[in-house]
Amino acid sequence: MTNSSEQDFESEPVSDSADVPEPATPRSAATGVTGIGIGAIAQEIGLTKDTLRVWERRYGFPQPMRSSGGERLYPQEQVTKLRLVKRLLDAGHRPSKVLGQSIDMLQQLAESSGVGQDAPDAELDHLISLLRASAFDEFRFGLLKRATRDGLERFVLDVAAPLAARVGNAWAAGTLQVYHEHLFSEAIQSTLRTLLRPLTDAVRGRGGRPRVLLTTLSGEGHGLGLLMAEAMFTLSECECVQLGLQTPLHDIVEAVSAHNIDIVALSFTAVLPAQSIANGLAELRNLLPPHVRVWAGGSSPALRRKFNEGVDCIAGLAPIDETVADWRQNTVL
Ligand code: B12
Repeated sequence: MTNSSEQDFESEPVSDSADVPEPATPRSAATGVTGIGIGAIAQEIGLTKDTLRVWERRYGFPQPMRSSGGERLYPQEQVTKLRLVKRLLDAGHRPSKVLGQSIDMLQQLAESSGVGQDAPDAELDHLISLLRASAFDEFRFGLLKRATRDGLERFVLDVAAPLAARVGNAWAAGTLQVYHEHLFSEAIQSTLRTLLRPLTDAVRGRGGRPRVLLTTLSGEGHGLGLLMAEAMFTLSECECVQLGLQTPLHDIVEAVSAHNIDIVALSFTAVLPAQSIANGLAELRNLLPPHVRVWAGGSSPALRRKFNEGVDCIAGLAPIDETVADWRQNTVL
């Protein structure tokens, strides 16, 4: 992946966040103020609280109201605009270019730069319409049919991955709810596990190297990318140890030693702030023996940065096979 500074907004100087006098912010009457607090909004959007405060001072947006106790409260329309701003920044636009724009202008910018746009695919549209109609059995059947017809690799690359992006776009556009995302996750997980099980059994016992441990770091609650990566690693005849979501660093280190792991594979969406990702990766790298590699994947723009020696970012699922082949070629077993 390329090293870029697109996510500099995360590392802008933020020392002023707590101590500098607050700017003139719309203050509401002491009672009847509704809005979302800064901690909740930062977590939902994938920014730090400091970044929100710096934007407020530097760009005049967001402009939260204040509770009677002086806490920042963000009204719904500012939350909607912040979500759009974050997606544009994730796509490489700069804060100074987007924060001052109206929501209509931002929507036009998103459309013209393809942010949140789905590539045309009638079969995937049909699956989404089943999910939207809560036709869950039909949705699962549709997935299983595609998976058995096309095979695991094609299912992962052509259905599961683009469908996840579609579901995310539909959620952001307000046409699917969070419970649809949960239903979607359940169906994808059970389909992938059904297909993976016999393959995993066949690979296990053959001593397939590298041995790959898969997990996410604290705060990253998305696991579908990890499961898709597990499918691709297994197809490349690696033995996988799937730890699931949010494993504390010291437990990762213990599992690496207990299972004689060669590679720790981590997945990151854009929910975790870039700085948390950089800190987590650096800390994990320090805790692991030097011969164990860390491979990071997922849509987080933070992965465009350059990391320490021994941390590699993999741009998507398709390159897994080649990256594993390189590892085998360059590793003396
Ligand atoms: C399903 C889903 C959920 C489920 C997760 C269930 C589960 N067990 O995983 C639930 C409902 C719990 C959920 C919750 C939330 N979600 Co959500 N979710 C999704 C969705 C639809 C798919 C998630 C996913 O697993 N993606 C990961 C994979 C599939 O995609 P990827 O990161 O692009 O990675 C690709 C490759 O890089 C590669 N890859 C991934 N990992 C790895 C690892 C390695 C080693 C390799 C080689 C490759 C690789 O595989 C993928 C295939 O294309 C996405 C939409 C999307 N576009 O991803 C939103 C999305 C990630 N969620 C989002 C948000 C905002 C949230 C919530 C904050 C609010 C909410 N929607 O409820 C919470 C936060 C939870 C948390 N603390 O992390 C946003 C994040 C936006 C942002 N900028 O921060 C997204 C993008 C939706 C959107 N369009 O806005 N979510």
